[in-house]
Amino acid sequence: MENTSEKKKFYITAPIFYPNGDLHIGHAYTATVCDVFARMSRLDDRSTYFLTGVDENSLKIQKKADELDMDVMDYLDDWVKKNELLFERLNISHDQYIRTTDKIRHHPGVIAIWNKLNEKGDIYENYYEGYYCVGCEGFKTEKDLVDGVCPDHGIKPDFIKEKNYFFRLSKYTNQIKKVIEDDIIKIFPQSRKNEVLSFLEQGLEDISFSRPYKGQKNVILVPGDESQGIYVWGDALVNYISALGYGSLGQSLDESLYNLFWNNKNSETLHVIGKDILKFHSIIWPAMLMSAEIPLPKNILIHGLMQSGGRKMSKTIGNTISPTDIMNKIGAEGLRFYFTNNIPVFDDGEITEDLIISNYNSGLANGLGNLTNRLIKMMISYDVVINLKEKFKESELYKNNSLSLKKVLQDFNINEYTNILWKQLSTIDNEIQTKEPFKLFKTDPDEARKIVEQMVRDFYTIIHFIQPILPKTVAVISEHIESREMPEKSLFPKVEKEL
Ligand code: ME8
Repeated sequence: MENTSEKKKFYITAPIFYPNGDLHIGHAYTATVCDVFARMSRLDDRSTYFLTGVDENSLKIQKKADELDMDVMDYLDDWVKKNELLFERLNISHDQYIRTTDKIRHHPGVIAIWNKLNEKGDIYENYYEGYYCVGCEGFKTEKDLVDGVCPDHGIKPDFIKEKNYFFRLSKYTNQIKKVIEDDIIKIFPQSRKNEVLSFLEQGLEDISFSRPYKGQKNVILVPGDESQGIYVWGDALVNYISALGYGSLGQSLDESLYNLFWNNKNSETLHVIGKDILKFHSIIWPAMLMSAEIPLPKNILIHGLMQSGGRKMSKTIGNTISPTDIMNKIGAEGLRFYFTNNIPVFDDGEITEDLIISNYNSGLANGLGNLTNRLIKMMISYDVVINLKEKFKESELYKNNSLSLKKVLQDFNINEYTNILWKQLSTIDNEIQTKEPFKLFKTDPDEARKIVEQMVRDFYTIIHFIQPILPKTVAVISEHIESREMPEKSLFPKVEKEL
């Protein structure tokens, strides 16, 4: 009998990043959006598992290490250390960081899936003749190119003719179409779902799933044919379940994770990805899982890409903005707020430093930061003492915000959620102007105290729901409100724009 009282499960994955350069603000965005959802899910009292990591086994990584004249593993270890520091600063609360060079955790899963596909008769040998873009680590057709170059990376792809093992992707065209049409795999937003369906409408071709092995260090070899290495995506996509123990089941790894978070109909699974890797996730990955008879992901959220100078920001192109530079100006929480409030989650957005700073000043320095100070000051001056924990969950505001929280975990509209909360903050700000407790206190102090008490209660409820966006700030504000003490220094000092 199933235990119906068991907590809901939520498994969220960020893409695993290519370590071929420093992570830019677009990568910080993906990781932060995942983190906000993971924290929302925990706030909603779901049992949550958040995975991210690094995609190490590709040609362009080897090239990068060669350029620097470094051993590829030394290069990767350095990169991972830097990445950990960045994620720590951004306050990313992942439960696991998977490395695809991990021979114990990851490789057995890749081999296990390959064997399953092979047993199914879905792997066969053939010759591939065509283009390959190292930037995308993807095979390209003439149709994919613009003026002969990859539109995402601005580079001419290599023309290759080689023996590969192919995966019978075409066989799964109708099955994939059906699961997407029927929302068995829900794709967000609708426009991306339509895009995948119209792509499927044109029919799928089988795809190369291996490449000749040329001695690179970190390539997983095809079982039974050491002259071939498993193709980047046939390796990378598997991280989502190898990290949970798939492939090592029964061998003391966290078998329970796989059964709790993937192989469980009560677990909501969500892949968050950029639109650049949509087809890999919504077509190739489900087909691999179908072939291997493994449960499918339940949700895929495709966010837009941040552009700089009108083009996708990319390490390969070199037009990137560093998250560290921005955090040095407005702090990690300033950047987290910018991502959730100002970047339209389902669309591309041009990002400039000016925009980031004006948003920080209005939403945080003048908004949340100012309001915190005003409220605590009034609490102290008018001697307002409140038991904030009392009946905390009974207010209408709490109940409504809990519904918004549940909704955003279903439709992933992170901007709408943030807007609702910041509007509620503005409502308190406006009430201070209209009810003027600072004047009223002189004539009717009890009434003024009541007004302030209600405002503080509302504020305390709102920031409870802001926690996933600004975890550190909310902890600090809550502490100060509970102890009725002014913060020693400004929470969000105003930042001047550079001229
Ligand atoms: O694609 N704006 O890695 P990656 C917003 N290793 N997000 C962006 C972005 C931008 N300009 N550029 C990148 C890979 N991203 C593979 C993934 S998963 C099994 C393998 C985000 O480092 C976007 O979500 O090139 C993209 O999917 C992710 O960073 C990883 O990019």
